[in-house]
Amino acid sequence: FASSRRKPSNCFILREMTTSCGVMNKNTRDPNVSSLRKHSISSKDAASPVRRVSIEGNIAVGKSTFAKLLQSASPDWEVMTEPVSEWQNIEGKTSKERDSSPHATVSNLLQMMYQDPQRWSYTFQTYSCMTRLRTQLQPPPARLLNSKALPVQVYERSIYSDRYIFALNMFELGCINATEWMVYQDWHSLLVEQFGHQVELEGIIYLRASPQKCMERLKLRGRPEEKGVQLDYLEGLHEQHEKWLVEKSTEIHFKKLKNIPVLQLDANMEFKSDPEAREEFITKVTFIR
Ligand code: UDP
Ligand code: DCM
Ligand code: MG
Repeated sequence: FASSRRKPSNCFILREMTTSCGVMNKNTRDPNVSSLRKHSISSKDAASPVRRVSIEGNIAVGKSTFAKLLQSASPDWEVMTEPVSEWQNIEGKTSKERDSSPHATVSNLLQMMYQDPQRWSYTFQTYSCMTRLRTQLQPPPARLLNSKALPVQVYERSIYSDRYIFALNMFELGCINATEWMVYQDWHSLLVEQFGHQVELEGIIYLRASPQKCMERLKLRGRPEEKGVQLDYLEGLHEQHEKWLVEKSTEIHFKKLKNIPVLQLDANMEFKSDPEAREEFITKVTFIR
């Protein structure tokens, strides 16, 4: 970051987002920042030792890139990236066996899902949600718990986008059938009831960009499994994000999630290499003392 930039404090936007309870007002000149300054809640008010926020957005919009920027902006933030490599490397051993002996990769579920979505979408959505939950349930590192400021865990996506973006989209495309969808929703609701409080979000950062921009970045990244992804697939996912996070027309089954504050960032901007855009994004997420 620019050397002139002051260190962000741990007065995290989501604290404000929680108190203001809603999407940032589009009519305010700089809704993301100015509204932050209205309230300040001490970290002592927090019931949980950490705050959690998820970064949501289309494939290749820049979530991992932005998560890394946040991580480097403050030692009190911890990023939990998507366990994509687990989806690419399904091992023919149980987790206990894995500890005791070398293992061979037997399949790449991400690739199987893209190659034959009808056959593999349900399996993929089951596994991606389960592995994400397992990752996000891990306790925060001591560094974060010992932090004097208010620590924040930044999740790359959530068990909610798994359901309300990807699994729903696959159901609507006919790649998950009605029975599979019913089964998915049933176990997903059970998981949220049982574990939801341990991964409860204070807010969502929505990296919003045109499907064309995401396609450009997807090609730039060049993940082999995603070679066949077409623009219309990204357009469909974009629509799902819009319905969930902007229009609020997606049917949501969890009360707390319905009112969750959403911070939108215009990810069409080149925030990775442009220091000004980077600065603007970080400022919108943090309260500069
Ligand atoms: N990227 C970029 N400029 C940006 C943000 C991202 O060129 O402002 C690139 C990034 O380097 C990567 C690709 O876009 O090659 C996808 O980014 P990332 O993996 O962060 O996307 P995600 O799938 O996690 O949203
Ligand atoms: N993915 C998916 N379903 C999910 C979560 C992710 O199909 N519930 C896919 C989309 C991407 C890859 O996994 O191809 C990782 O996402 P990203 O590149 O957006 O981080
Ligand atoms: Mg990523």
